[in-house]
Amino acid sequence: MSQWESIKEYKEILFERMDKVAKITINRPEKRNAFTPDTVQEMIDAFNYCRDDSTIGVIILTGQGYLAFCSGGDQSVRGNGGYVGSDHVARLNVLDLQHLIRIIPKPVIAMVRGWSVGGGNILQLVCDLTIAADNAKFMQTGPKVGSFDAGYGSAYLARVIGHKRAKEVWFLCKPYTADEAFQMGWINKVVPLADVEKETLEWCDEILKKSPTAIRFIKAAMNADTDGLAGLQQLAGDSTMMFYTSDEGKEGRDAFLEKRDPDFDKFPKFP
Ligand code: S0N
Repeated sequence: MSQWESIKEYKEILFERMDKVAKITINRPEKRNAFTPDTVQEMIDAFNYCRDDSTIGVIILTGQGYLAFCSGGDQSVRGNGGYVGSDHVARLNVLDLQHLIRIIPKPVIAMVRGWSVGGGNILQLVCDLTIAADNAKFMQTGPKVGSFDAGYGSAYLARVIGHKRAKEVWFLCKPYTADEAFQMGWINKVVPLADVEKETLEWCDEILKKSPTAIRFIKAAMNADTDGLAGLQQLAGDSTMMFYTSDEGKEGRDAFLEKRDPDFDKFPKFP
């Protein structure tokens, strides 16, 4: 049986792979996997690695241990204007990570055990799919702790679970069980805690049997609908990538390099 193998060593995350599946684990269980700017920067680095490695097909995002997926921004390093990392600069770089998870052209699956809270719960939300253990609990705390996410955390949440529900989540700051989150369409599946990784890997295997290009375009199209011009840019970029691989696209490049007029006449004008 295959085992997880470390891809790269970091301070605040684990980054492993098993065949074509990569796993990024927030490794701060003593803080319920709260993230600092350094944690986020490490995750951005790992996601970019996954994006560039053509042998990785699916990425799992999770938290270390069974008590928490992620409890959001580490309140002990929250300064004025953002969270302060080892470079002493206050920033909200988790927004860059949210965007990266949206545009990375491979499915990202959140594997949630225990608490999924605040900015951590928004990371879960922006993942393409979520498999939760039956001990998972989902909560936004912003209005209680003096913060809010008015981007994906609010507007996109409203698209996923509906406006009334999303307002309830943010106005009341109550925890929701995995079953309640499932009923709302917030997550994809609930399984016993002991089975959550097995189930997640089964979903990965199913996805890996499918056309990566088809999946890439489906992800980009669904995101284009919600992400406006930035989403359209991603979808358009994917189309350009495919066009570059075509004889018609190559003819334009070759003609330029060969200092001749391109001959596009030979290419069919499909209906
Ligand atoms: C997660 C909770 C519910 C777990 O409760 P439990 O199991 O009873 O454990 P605790 O004893 O409470 O916690 C264990 C230890 O972990 C520490 N800890 C937990 N969460 C955090 C955290 N987020 N930051 C720092 N430390 C944390 C505890 O302090 C405890 O340590 P010890 O033992 O030393 O006391 C519960 O812990 C809880 O409610 N946690 C806080 C959840 C929270 O409010 N998170 C922050 C929400 N806000 C964000 O995430 C901001 C997101 C963001 O960056 C952002 C993004 C875009 C736009 C805006 C923002 C923005 O700034 O809002």
